[in-house]
Amino acid sequence: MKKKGLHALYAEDPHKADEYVFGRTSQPLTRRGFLSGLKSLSALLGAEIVYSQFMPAGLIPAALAQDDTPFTIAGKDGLVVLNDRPLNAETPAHLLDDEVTPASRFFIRNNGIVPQTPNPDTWTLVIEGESAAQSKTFTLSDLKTQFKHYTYQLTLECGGNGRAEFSPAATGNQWTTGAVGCPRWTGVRLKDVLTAVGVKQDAVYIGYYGDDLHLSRTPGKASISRGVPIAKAMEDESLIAWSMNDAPLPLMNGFPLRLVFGGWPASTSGKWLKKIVVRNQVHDGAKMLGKAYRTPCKPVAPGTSVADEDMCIIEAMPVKSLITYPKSGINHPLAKSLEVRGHAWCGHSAVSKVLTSIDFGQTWQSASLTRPVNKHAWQHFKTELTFPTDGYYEIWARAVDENGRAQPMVLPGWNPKGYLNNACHRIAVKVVA
Ligand SMILES: Nc1nc2c(c(=O)[nH]1)N[C@H]1C(S)=C(S)[C@@H](COP(=O)(O)O)O[C@H]1N2
Ligand SMILES: [Mo]
Repeated sequence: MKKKGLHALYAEDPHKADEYVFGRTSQPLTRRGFLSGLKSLSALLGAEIVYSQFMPAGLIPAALAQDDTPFTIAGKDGLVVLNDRPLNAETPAHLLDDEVTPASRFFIRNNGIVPQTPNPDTWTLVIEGESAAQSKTFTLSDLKTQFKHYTYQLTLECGGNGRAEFSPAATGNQWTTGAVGCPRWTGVRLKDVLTAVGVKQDAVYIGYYGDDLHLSRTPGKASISRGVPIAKAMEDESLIAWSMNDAPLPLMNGFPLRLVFGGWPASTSGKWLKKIVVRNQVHDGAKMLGKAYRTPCKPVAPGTSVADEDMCIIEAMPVKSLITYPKSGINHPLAKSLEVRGHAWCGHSAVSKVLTSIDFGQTWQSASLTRPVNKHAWQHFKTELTFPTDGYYEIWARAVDENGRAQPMVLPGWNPKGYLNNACHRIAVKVVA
């Protein structure tokens, strides 16, 4: 069995669950019936699993599924590298505890080769396309001087965040939970710039082009060129941004200019932005077609091969939450209550409540939840938990959106590329007497 992330709920194949290899320990554990398995699990955990009667068979305890391999990237703090060509790195959950994600803890997802030394003084952005009234070029200073500036806190989450858990496995970066963040972005409204250029009646989509090279280094070949429908482009919160948390964008996150579409797959938020095309059809750039950033239009059984024409473009991201305090795996004294906190977000509306459970989802308790500071900003939850006895527990968090849609407790609909895993986040806590 391949190693799974902290977010992983189940062994690869729960029906062939006789032998497991648990996380970092790489210790094979033979299960001869659930009870002896439980004993071995408790031995590995060093504590008894208190609500074991509710624990689904085949569940890998979060304490054993986590992986906190250290690694450093310049300007980033504690990110875990998933791929170095191109560089992709995610943030461990406990490092995402800030209400506003610091630039140093914002994930990196590159499809191509990062531009080496972009020069902000000579940088230009072209707006054109069959549904633009004209073609117009802006320098960075044109954008800064001709349009009003706006700052919003906007959640960006990679469509593949949580991919590591899908079974059968999906190829691509094996994101666990850390391809998400919510910094403050400053720039101009995309709609103000588009309006200044002129948008024709027949416009349906915008597409972006960035300055990164395709991995093949073929001149002019985009590594990725995605976009959004015109209605999303025209939202107040859709930005052409030059700043993250009042500082220039980090190079890895698109310096000097990028799009930011909060709540939508972050693949729509083009980095190193050079060109926007206004289209009279759905944009057909790199990674808009085929299976990229698409899920089956109708649910399919795991492992099904789906024809390209039956795949639909992902739009808003589903409701989700992340426990950012405490760090998974801590010891906690029985006599004390434990503060648990984190964030919750949803791409199409706000989150209305967050529930937590310490008994594998048998009972849930409501957390306090803030309102978003603006549309598409994540919200913060907090709760105090007490434990009935010492032993091993898991804390699960479950967000519910304003339409009453909740995060699933197990993996949601399998899809060929492993997108949109919004299963409940869980952490391990050992309560000690
Ligand atoms: N030009 C360009 N824009 C891009 C990408 C890229 O590789 N090149 N990756 C996209 C994807 S898939 C994601 S998830 C986000 C990641 O943004 P970040 O690296 O700032 O976290 O950028 C998007 N914009
Ligand atoms: Mo992504």
